[in-house]
Amino acid sequence: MAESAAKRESDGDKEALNQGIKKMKSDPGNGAEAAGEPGGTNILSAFQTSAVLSDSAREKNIFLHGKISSQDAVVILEKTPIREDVVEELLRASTLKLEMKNDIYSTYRLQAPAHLNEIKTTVVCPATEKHVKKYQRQESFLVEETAEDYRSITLPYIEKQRFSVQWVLNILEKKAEAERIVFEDPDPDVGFVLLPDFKWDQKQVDDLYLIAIVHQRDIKSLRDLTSDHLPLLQNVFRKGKDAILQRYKLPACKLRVYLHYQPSYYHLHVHFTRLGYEAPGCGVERAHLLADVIQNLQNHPEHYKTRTLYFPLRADDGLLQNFKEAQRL
Ligand code: M7G
Repeated sequence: MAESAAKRESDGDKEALNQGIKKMKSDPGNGAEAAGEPGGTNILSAFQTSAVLSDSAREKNIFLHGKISSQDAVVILEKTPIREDVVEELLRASTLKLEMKNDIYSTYRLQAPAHLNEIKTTVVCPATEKHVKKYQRQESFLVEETAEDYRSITLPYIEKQRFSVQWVLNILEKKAEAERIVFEDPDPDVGFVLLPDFKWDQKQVDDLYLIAIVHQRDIKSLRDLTSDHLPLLQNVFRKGKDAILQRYKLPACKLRVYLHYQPSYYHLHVHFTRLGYEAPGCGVERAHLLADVIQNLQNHPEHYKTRTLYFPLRADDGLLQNFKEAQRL
């Protein structure tokens, strides 16, 4: 029974790969040109590394700080999962070099054809000091933020120090990533744009990650939400799940739908990730399930304006410093 359920699920995934993902591949403008590298120029050939911000053998990624033509840059290199639909070609078309053989055990180095050996690469350039800090491995501390702390410590800080949301506005105005949009409800009050998060390479649904960015521009975060926003939140929840079911054949019971508090970008957006994929930032200390947010606002219209919220801050986050100075930590 469990096996057949698992099989149904994996058949569903294959179906999604065939439909949704093939569709994206055939979309014009979804390739290197769209990524802003006309002609496939390698801007990274001149990258000069100054520091490894963090790396992980388990997650198979490395975060680098350096310079591209004298501008500060962060480069993230990340090995991606091996897709079931390329395994046959991988085994057939690669070169195999024996490393060791002992009885029934042997290990090899498999050298895959170039097109099956890509590394997902993210570049932030010019990167601000805040970007460098965001990607640096650091100790975290849990902060307890009352409504008064928000007003007197957090709000003044984010009004001065927040990351630019230009990339968000570009998406809403179709100046960037327009060809990647999976669904849009254009209504100015309850509408939103749903598109793949840039952490997801869209090659497999196992690590599915989309974000819904709302059209309303004055909602910074969870803290601003009141029962007035229920129609918006319910619309994002319902239509976001429907669109993902349509495109990727993933039902709502396979999705984790949540908001971050604190977010990095203060323009309201909702994360849709596949249940079972441990997306960065999906832990209880930062993620608030949209279903719970809706219920909390139904029960108490000012829930998020009044209650104490908890979140982690990294050691050299300026906001943490401000909490310490206010003797709140
Ligand atoms: P967040 O909760 O504000 O912060 O989420 P986090 O980055 O600390 O999680 C913003 C989300 O938007 C993250 O999941 C990012 O990976 C994603 N994201 C950030 N940028 C700059 C882009 C972008 O340019 N395009 C897309 N599609 N997603 C982005």
